[in-house]
Amino acid sequence: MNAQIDHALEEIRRFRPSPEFAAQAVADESLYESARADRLGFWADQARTLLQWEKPFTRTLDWSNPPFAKWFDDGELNVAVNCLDRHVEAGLGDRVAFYWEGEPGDSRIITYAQLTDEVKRAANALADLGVREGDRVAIYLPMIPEAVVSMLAVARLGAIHSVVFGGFSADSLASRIDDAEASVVITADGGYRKGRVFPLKPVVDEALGKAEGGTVRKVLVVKRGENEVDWNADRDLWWHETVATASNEHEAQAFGAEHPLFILYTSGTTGKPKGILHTSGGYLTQAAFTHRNVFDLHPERDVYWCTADVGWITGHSYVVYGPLANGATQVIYEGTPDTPHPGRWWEIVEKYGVTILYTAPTAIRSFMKLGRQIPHEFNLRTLRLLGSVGEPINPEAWIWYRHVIGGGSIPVVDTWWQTETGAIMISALPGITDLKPGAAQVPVPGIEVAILDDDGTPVHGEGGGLLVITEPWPSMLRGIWGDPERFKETYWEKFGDKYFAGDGARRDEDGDFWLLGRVDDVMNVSGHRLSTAEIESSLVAHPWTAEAAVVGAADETTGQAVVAFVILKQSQAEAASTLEDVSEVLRKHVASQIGAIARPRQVFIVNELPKTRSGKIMRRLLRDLAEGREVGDTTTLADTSIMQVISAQVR
Ligand code: 6R9
Repeated sequence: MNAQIDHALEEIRRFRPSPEFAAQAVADESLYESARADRLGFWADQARTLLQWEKPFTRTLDWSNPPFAKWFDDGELNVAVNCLDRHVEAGLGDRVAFYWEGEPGDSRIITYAQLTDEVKRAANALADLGVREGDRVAIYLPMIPEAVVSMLAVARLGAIHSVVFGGFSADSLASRIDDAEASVVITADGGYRKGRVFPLKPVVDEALGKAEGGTVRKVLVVKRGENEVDWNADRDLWWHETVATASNEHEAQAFGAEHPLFILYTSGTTGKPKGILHTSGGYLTQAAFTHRNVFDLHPERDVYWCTADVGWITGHSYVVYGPLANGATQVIYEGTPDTPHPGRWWEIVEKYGVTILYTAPTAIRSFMKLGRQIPHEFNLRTLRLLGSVGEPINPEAWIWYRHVIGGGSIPVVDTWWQTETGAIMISALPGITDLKPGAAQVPVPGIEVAILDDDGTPVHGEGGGLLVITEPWPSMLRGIWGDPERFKETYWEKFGDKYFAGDGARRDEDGDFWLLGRVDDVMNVSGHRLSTAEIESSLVAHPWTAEAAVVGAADETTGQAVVAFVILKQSQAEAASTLEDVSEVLRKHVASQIGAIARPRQVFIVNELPKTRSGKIMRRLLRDLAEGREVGDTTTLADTSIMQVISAQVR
């Protein structure tokens, strides 16, 4: 990561928008001007232009009780109607909403009219199962159209969805179900990944055995993997017997703009994931606005593909809500990029004539490793805009993306945002901004950010500091589910009424922002957020472990990788090491407790951990070791010789 940042600091290339692109661009300078002149008026205009309100709002922002914001709060709308019915009513029912590609090669084409029908059926089916306004529904599905249908059906009823990524374990699913007190779970028998069916329903069964709340009454199951599943006749229902037979007539009710839309769990600095809460009107406004302007969306001719799974915020805002509110035509793909061959993504771009591609740096770097001959076998000339999200993109990857995938002259936008921000906050606008490889560049119109030092003093120039958002924004999180204190502590305690993002950043002489990675104990592995504390507590939950420390170490492909240092219990050490490969057992243990994405790259068994006199583990020194560097300053250690002992054990 440091080497990457060094490169970024020396990066001086600039790319002007081409006149042809600029001439047709959706965004124009006037967006910045009107947002600067009247920020709240600007957002009110966007909300009125981009969305359909059943009851128009008269109040734009209520910030009288920070950090609890209310946007457009006397207005009423139905989020699903905004994503579906109004497009059909406008005569766009035959427009393709999704080209869906299954991993084994099966595919489906779904128009806006068909999607609207299916969502109405699902809403009726869920209502029959007792789902009411404000109830929580957990969604644990592969990337199949039913995932999108489920989210929109829940939203249509004014209920709240909590999508749990299909790669999470039964434990992780159980704790999310308990925390949100979900009454219904929507899942599938299984889905396809790397050429095989991975089971989902069995994981739900296990999770419901573990969930302590006992809140789940019904489990709705999509048939996808055709794998064998156990059946609980009192609780389980097949989607094809329930939704497919439900009526496709459903009158949607309007809800207040601040009505909760979804909870999405993300890793923080402590062991327990936080349920980030988003609401309706403000969230949808900013998701739609950024999707249209950052991706230069021309809905009548573009084919847009965001490769994110709906289990992450990128899938919520840029597969479901932003694009559908804008009436976009999209591609979604169920499987992995290299199945059944390493050119699969490029084959999909060619097959559907994708024009806009939005993905993560980690994917770009893995394609770089494989070489340009693979994408070059396919016709990628339909592409006219590329986007990046999830972690800083190193200039080399940016240039490769633009040249090898984009053909050398199309815009690449690097978009900075978070689960908490709900939508893109910092990004170039294509056709307007001169692009700089490696920089997220400028706050989108209507967004105010700053860089502060630890004491809250603005930082100017090269040094860099902490990124804060200085004014409330429409798609901001409204809280942490069930824990208002944690919400205040995590984001608002440090700088008063300014939002502390947890990222380091610097500003260059042109005023452009460069993101420098997390400043807290959150790691970023393949664009996914993982908490050191959560993995440490999983490791110490293993009977062999006495103590554990986890760091995120720079990794060429995944950005960061999880590296763990573990002290075994004396009583267990000998027995454990004669029996099995201890490190391997612990790696598997973490994967089964949290999910495969959390599996450490390495687990080092050591006798000591470096601690300060007050007992704090100095992760910085462990990171030096994990990255193969000279170990830094050890003078604050209680025992300064300890790093030599640990280094010897790690080698
Ligand atoms: C959307 C998403 C958020 C964290 C964020 C930051 C990192 C995301 C980035 C980026 C540099 C970018 N991050 N985009 N860092 N440049 N363009 O990824 O949400 O999963 O909540 O992660 O990801 O560290 O704080 P989320």
